[in-house]
Amino acid sequence: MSTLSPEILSTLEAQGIELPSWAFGNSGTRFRVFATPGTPRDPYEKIADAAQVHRFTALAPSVALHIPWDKVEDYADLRRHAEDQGVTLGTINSNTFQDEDYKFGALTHHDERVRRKAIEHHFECIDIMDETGSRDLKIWLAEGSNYPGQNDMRGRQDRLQDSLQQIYAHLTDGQRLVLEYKFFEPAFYHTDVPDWGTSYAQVAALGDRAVVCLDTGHHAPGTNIEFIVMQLLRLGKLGSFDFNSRFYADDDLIVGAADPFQLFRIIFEVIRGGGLNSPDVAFMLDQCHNIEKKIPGQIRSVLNVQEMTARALLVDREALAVAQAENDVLAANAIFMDAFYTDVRPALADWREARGLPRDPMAAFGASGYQEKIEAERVGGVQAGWGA
Ligand code: AOS
Ligand code: ZN
Ligand code: ZN
Repeated sequence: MSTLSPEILSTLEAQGIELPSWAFGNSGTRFRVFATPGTPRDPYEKIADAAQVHRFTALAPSVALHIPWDKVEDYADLRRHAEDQGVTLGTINSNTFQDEDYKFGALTHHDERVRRKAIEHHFECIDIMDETGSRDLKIWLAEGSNYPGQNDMRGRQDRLQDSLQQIYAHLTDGQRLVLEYKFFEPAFYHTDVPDWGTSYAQVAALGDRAVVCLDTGHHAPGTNIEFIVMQLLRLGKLGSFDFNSRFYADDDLIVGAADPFQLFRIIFEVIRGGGLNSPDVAFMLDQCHNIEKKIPGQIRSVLNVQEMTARALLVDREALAVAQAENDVLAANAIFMDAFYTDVRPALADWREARGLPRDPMAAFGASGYQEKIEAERVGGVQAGWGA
């Protein structure tokens, strides 16, 4: 445990990463959804699978739901089921992208009937939050247009603000509205919430309990995402992360798989900005496991976040501040890179063992027999909602 101080370990011990229920369902691309044996058949089974990730890592204490994908008769019962499994229900994600009525927009739609329907869907989500004990309502909008001239972008922005005002007014004390941005897809010309600035402008006009969600896969290639992290923390408006990684577009691959250094840089800014283990910033995964097994995919993901957090905590910030003040460019960069290049895996394995957790959660899950059991018991798992 030589590389990780007691202070770093106690910071790591407090880390919690929320898992998306949809990561446990079948997913794919528009070309094909490959069914995976053992896939959950309902929200109860998704939660049971998510609880396995927590059991082997102690890193994933809550599960985000997506409505209507995770619609159940009795949310109090689902909440009890989660608690019995050792996890809680977290963020409620609304869905205004799979209904024929939303072809040309939902919260921005010029047809009042459609816009009302979309607003009322969010009221329903808030009612569910009351039952699940969830704090955050996360809104990602698939709205926009494909051709120049197709829409009045300004009018849509005004209607979006009005819709969000109505939803925000419906929240009860302690609940938050979290608005996610994405630069394109499914709309290809303009998107109504394409960037952090638009999300910020929309939520700032609502009030203190409206914040921004930063999905790491939702930026143009080459974007300095850690700069956005810094800025949103500085403004007190970074409400949550959707972690994943990407090579090309919104690939939703395992966080830290495509660019571990980017994840390191992001987490460094989180630490610098006071966002690590802060109740104001929720750390979530937003991933799909199209070809790999889902539970190990999620275990790998939370371990990647933990490893990169440990490395970012190793940055000698005092020495860095001195080098920065002296304009010692190469020394500052070397301090940063030394931490990034430190292999923390053996120290984390020792620490896990000391806490009664498996040294190697991937291997321990593999040896547990859970995967074989669900593959034998479950037939006809549901699709996460993506692809067709
Ligand atoms: C869509 O691209 C966004 O990342 C959403 O956060 C999320 O993936 C969606 O709500 C469905 O899971
Ligand atoms: Zn997302
Ligand atoms: Zn996305």
